[in-house]
Amino acid sequence: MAVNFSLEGKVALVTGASYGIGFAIASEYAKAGATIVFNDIKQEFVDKGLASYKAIGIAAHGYVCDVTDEDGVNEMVKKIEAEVGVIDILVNNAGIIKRIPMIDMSAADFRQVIDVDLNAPFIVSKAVIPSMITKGHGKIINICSMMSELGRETVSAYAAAKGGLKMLTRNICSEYGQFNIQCNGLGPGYIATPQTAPLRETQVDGSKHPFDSFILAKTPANRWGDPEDLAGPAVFLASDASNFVNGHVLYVDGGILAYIGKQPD
Ligand code: NAP
Ligand code: GCO
Repeated sequence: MAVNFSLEGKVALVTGASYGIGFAIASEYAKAGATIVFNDIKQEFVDKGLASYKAIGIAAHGYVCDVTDEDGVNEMVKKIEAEVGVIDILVNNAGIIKRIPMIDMSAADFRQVIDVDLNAPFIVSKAVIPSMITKGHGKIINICSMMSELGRETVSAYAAAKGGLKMLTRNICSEYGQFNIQCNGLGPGYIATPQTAPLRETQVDGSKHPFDSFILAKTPANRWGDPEDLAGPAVFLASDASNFVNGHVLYVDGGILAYIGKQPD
């Protein structure tokens, strides 16, 4: 029996997928046969996203929605179900980061990161699971992080959120696996997107950003990841090929989590 990686006939919602990792995942889902739905906070970003998908031959469906707004999410999911179809695949991709030393971080900033990176995956998953149960199957993929496993200076809120997202993934697996819903995490390493641009920018003297060199020394692959590096693993987790994979976080990190770091020469 050929393993089924096809997404033909499936409706996939990828949150925050106007660009970056979400866009790369949604684009690959379209190539695998899925109908693509995405959201962004503002119509102008949704329009830009629609144009980007169209430019690569994908007729995506875009919705304006702030994933932290539960009423707005519920309204968006109802509109998607009416206009596109029941959501078979949800990728909780939308996310933010604030890089601030913890003792300098306001509680408001901390809460905002938790709201987008952890509360929102709860809100959106809660909105789509009932129809997945009715339909008899579903796939939920939460975009975790190296910070689901590791800490580092200035990212306390983000690490707390992504660590929580790993456990939310395991809990959705535990509660809804009986309904043929698989919930897994996808854990990117350091990927070249707008979110990490500040960590890679060339210094005034033309030298590499110190963090750029740091990450290369911590990555056996000796390179930053591209969003496209995540596409294949994301298709696997969205397809029938992973129907007995549940509560797992698949790290796509070039080996960072396995590696203590480049030893001194
Ligand atoms: P990005 O380039 O900053 O894109 C984030 C996307 O999320 C944007 O489209 C953004 O929309 C959207 N978004 C943010 N807040 C939102 C909200 N409240 N409602 C709806 N959409 C919202 O980030 P990325 O690098 O592609 O990362 C995508 C995901 O991967 C995030 O969860 C991130 O934590 C995770 N991740 C990234 C890396 C990495 O190295 N890049 C590694 C591990 C995990 P706007 O444009 O409107 O802000
Ligand atoms: C940072 C980076 C990381 C990446 C990613 C690593 O400031 O350390 O933004 O958090 O975004 O989460 O997996």
